[in-house]
Amino acid sequence: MKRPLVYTCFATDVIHDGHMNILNEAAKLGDVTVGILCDSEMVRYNRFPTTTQEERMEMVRKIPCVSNVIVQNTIMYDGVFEELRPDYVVHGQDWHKRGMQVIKENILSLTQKYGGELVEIPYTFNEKVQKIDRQMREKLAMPEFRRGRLKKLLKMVPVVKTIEVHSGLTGLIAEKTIVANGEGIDQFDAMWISSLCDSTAKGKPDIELVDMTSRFRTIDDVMEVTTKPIIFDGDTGGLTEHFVYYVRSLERMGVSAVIIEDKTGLKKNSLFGTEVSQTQDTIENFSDKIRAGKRAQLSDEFMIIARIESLILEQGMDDALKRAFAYVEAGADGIMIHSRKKDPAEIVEFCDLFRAQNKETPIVVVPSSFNTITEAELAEHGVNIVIYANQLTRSAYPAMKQTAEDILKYHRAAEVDSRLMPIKDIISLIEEI
Ligand code: SPV
Ligand code: MG
Repeated sequence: MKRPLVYTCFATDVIHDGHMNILNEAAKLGDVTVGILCDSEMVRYNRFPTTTQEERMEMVRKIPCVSNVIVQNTIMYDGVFEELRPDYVVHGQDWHKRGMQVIKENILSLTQKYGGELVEIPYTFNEKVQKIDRQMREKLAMPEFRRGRLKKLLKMVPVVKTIEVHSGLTGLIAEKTIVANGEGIDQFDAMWISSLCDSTAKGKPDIELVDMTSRFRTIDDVMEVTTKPIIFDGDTGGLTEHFVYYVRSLERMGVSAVIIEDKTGLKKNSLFGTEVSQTQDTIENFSDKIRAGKRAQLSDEFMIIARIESLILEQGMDDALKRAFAYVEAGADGIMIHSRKKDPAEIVEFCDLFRAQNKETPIVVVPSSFNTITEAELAEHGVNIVIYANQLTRSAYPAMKQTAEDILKYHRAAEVDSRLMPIKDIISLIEEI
C-alpha cells in the first residue's frame, strides 16, 4: 500500500531540535517531503537567508527521515497542494508569530478543497533553540554580513522596498512591520537614513548642517536594533577629500550603500526644486568624486550610488542621461534619478531611455511627489530600489502636534487617550536581551 505523503516547509538556514521534532513527528505519518522556501520568499518572510537555496536543500537531504526535498516558491501553499496533494501538512504551532495566521488559513482552505489534513506540532522552545535563533539574528546584524546584503537583495527580489529611518524606534518599525494578507506576507527590505528626516528629527534644516559625526550616531542607533541593510543619504558627499573618509567609515560600520547627489555649495532639499538657488556640480568634478570614493573603498560589497539632480533643477532629460552614463563610467554602482513632479512621466521616460542602453546598473527612485505609481510599475521600467524617504516622519509629526494641542485645549489627557498606544504596549515594545 502507498504510504501517505507528508509535507512540511522549512524557512531556515540551520536545523535545530525544533525542526528535528517536526520531522520525527512527520515521519510517523508517512513519507516526508520537505519544501525549502525559496530566497525571495525567505526575504518577504523576514528570514533573510545566510546560505544559498542549494545549500539549504543539501542540509535537509542529509536527514535520514526525509524522502524528498523540493523548492517551495511561494509562502502560500497553493502550488504545493496543486502539485503534491499531500495527505498531511505538518507545521509548528507558532502561528501567532510574524503574521503566520494567514498561512494557517491558507492551508486549511486548501485541505478543504483538495483533501488532506493539517497536523500542528507544539513548538520546541528550549534553551538551545533560543540560542540558535539569537545567533542567527546576530549574524544578520554584523557589519560583515549586513554590508553585502543589499547587493544580494538586488539579485533576489524584483524591487528593494526601502523605508526611511532616523532613530532606533523608526528602525524597529522598518525591521518588524509585516503585513499578511491573501497574497502572502510582506515587509520592507532595507532602510534609508534620510538627510531630511535625520535633520528634521534634530530640529535642523536639511542643508548638511547636521555633521557626519552626528549622522553616524544615527546609523549606530539604528544598527543596534535592526538587521536590514542601510542605504545612507550622503547629501553631496562634501569635499572629495572628505568623502573618501566617509566611504571608509560607512563601509566599516556595515552600511551597504551611500547615495551622493551632484550638487555643490550650499545644498538645499531637492523638493524645493528651483524655488531656492542650488548649484549642480560639473560632470567632471562629480565623476572625480565618484572615482575617488571607489578607489578608497576596501570591500567589494559597498555601493556608491550617484544621484542626478538634473530634473529637479530643470536641466532637461538629455542632461540627466548624459550625467547618468558619465557617472556609471566613473564607477557608480547605481543611479538615483529624482523628480518633484506629481506625474511620474519624466521618471519613467528617464528609466526607459537609460535601460535602452544600460541593462545592469541599478536604478533608485524616491517617489515622494510622484506617489501614485506602484513598485511593480516602477520595476517594469527597470527600477530596482524604491525609497519611501520621509513618510514616517510626516505621519508622526501631525499626530504628535495634534496630541499636544488637545492636551493644551482640555487641560488633561483623557480626550487623546483613545488615539494613543496603550501603556502596556509601549513598555513591552522594546525586547530585552
Ligand atoms: C532625503 O530623504 O533626505 C532625500 C530625498 O534626500 S528628498 O528629500 O526627496 O530630496
Ligand atoms: Mg537628503
